Amino acid sequence: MKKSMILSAAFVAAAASIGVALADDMSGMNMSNGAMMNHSASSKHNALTDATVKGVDATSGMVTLKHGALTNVGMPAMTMAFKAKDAAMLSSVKEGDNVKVRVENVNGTMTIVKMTK
Ligand SMILES: [Cu+2]
Repeated sequence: MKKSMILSAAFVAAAASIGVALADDMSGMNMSNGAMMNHSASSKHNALTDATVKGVDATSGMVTLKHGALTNVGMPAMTMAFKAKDAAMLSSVKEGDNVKVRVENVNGTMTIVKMTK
């Protein structure tokens, strides 16, 4: 009984010190992010890029876009097909539409995660 209480007390102490270490890391991370995150950087995080719809393939769930530079995925302006995150995106646009898109690399696939007209 006494031994197990000592062990559990040791465990709690160890867990507490790990918790403190993690909290220190987190606050350090937040501080450095906060220092770097000026207004333009934070708006860039969700920045939309102008694009023109060149084709919609509902069967494959792909939208071909002539897009401007996608800085968040390191892609220059070009025309290419993207996977649409939602099927609803496919029915909301047609060839020739001018749209604004947010493309992200989702598990290695360039995916349109947001598209507005
Ligand atoms: Cu591209």
